[in-house]
Amino acid sequence: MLDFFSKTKKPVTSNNVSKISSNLKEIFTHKELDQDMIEELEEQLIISDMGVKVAQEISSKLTKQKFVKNITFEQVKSFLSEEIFQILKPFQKTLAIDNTIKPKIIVFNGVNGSGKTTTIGKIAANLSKQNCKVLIAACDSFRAAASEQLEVWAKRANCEIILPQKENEDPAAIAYRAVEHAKHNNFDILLIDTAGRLQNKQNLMDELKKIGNVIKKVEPSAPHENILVVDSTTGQNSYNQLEIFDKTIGVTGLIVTKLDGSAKGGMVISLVQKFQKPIYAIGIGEKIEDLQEFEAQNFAKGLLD
Ligand SMILES: Nc1nc2c(ncn2[C@@H]2O[C@H](COP(=O)(O)OP(=O)(O)O)[C@@H](O)[C@H]2O)c(=O)[nH]1
Ligand SMILES: [Mg+2]
Repeated sequence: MLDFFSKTKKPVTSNNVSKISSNLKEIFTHKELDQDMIEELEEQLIISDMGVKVAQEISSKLTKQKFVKNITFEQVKSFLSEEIFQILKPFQKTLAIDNTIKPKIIVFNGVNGSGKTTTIGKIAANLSKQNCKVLIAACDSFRAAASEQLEVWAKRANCEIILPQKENEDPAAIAYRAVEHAKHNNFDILLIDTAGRLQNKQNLMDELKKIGNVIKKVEPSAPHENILVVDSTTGQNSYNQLEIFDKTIGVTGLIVTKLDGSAKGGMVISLVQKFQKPIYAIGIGEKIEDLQEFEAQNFAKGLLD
């Protein structure tokens, strides 16, 4: 099977996921898990963007645990880590190239700056290295710089790219050309980049819908994935984004970017809980190797380490 993401796994640790743990340590002053402390812990979980519902569930489970008196900080941590892992486990899903579908057509959606172009570049580079025949399509013709940025990635990944033929070319027309080209030239995969900002939200949604319809005209089984790229630093706003994109195009899975830096990784938990969408990958930097498959266990541990 081909790997969409980097195999050189950087540990997802507190530096690049969250600060839950250090905050917990601060409140863990007495050696007994009393009600005050559980309430404080619940607050910390809410602050981490985990969402009120999840935070309450975890803290009520913790209350029922009836921990022995001399509980250690490590025990609380591993309890939390296991709870978070159980929540996230069902949403760990692998993005794969299935031999029965060729070319596999994936559309990348998301607001401006969420990391679509970078993510496509990273995936193209990883797949190309494995002798996969990759085509990318620059359907963000709204800004000239957008297709130039994608072109740089295509060169880096050593793969072909379909560019706008003129300024502001209809993105659906570019997508159409790309799908035809991929089909007739035996490509394994087509990665479609889209715009994140137009004059208004409705314009953007209409455009994305049109791209989807046009792709279907050439290949009725496509798009095989409609991925939403979400910037983890946008916090609560990511709910609105997911809701709107899902309504318009039917989001099949998420890639959560910018989990390096000071991001609050807790939003991942509330996001999947609310929308029940799988997470394919997480972005933890700007380089090719900074896109990793989402591993629930690793992620849960990282939140608390
Ligand atoms: N630190 C960090 N930066 C990222 C990540 N993913 C993308 N970026 C940066 O975020 C900015 C916007 O990314 P871009 O791919 O252009 O977003 P797009 O508008 O959705 O295509 C760029 O400067 C990227 O280098 C990530 O996982 N971590
Ligand atoms: Mg872009």
